[in-house]
Amino acid sequence: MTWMKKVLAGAVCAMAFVSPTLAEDLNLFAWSEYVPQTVLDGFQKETGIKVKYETYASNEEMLSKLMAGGNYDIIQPSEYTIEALIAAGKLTKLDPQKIPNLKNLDPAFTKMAHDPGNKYSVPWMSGTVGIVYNTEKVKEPIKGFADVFNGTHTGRIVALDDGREIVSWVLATKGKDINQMTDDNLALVKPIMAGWLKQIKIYDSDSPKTPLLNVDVDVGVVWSGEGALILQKEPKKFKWVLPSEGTHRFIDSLAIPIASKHADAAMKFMNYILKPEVSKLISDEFPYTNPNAEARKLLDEAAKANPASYPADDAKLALFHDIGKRSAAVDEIYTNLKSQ
Ligand code: SPD
Repeated sequence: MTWMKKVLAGAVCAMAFVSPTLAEDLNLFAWSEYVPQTVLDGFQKETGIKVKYETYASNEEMLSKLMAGGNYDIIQPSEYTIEALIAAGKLTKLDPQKIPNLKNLDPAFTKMAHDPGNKYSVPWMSGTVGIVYNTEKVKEPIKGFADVFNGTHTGRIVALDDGREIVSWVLATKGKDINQMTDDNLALVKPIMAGWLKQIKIYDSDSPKTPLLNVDVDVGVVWSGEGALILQKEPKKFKWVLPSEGTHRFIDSLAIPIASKHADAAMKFMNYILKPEVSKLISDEFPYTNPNAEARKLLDEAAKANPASYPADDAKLALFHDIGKRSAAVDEIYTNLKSQ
């Protein structure tokens, strides 16, 4: 064998030993505390495709990393960010033939305004932003955002580290549309928000349940799944409240960035998580509102009765919309006030 033949034979041999799945590894960029390892392992077992899971704690963080050229095959934006990404042509159009399990979705989640017909996104979980408080520490019932920030709980509050959310809470207390980030509305918000932020002890969008369960704080404004986990652990000690002023209902969904080179594998993953038994695993670990009608049938009664996971039909909820360039103004107000 000539040296050239040896080199070629070696290369062929090396290629044979490279796992065929390596080129198919999927880079998933998703919210923290949202994707069970059991789901990723199950997908790898079924398809041979390994999923690398990198986390973020806000839509804005995800967007800035994506726009900076991050190499992601699947992302998990909320409704208003899907709207923005579709408008900017940044998402891959889905092939419904490759995602037959879309049929399992509750029809209400297939005609949402941000992506009617799920052309670009597959709902993962839905949820709300609510208040949870320790009834052993807080004696006066809390009904809404205004009660949380009335000065009684200063230094005993955990809140989501999310400017868009907090601005919307202030707007809600003033009876304003939570999507209207006009100059007038932001001018109204600013001094109120300055007062509120001074009362917050901990900002945490990843695991706000932790300081509540550890009694480092008494009141939290948190994602509903976090509230649901607290109620599961300490149902007598904690109370979950949907703010009387109204609150944000989010729809977090999987989507494929236009630059992904593994769109087929990403659609396989979408189809996999839409299997009822897989979707149930997600609900079991992260009890948000499951948009999969077939999976919901598998949930036990206690899970479906958790008021944080499944709000009443008449709850005052609103989706966020893309606010375009106004998001920079929101971010600036929040960053400045937080650092004061
Ligand atoms: N730990 C998962 C949290 C998911 C929250 N998504 C909602 C974002 C709305 N701004």
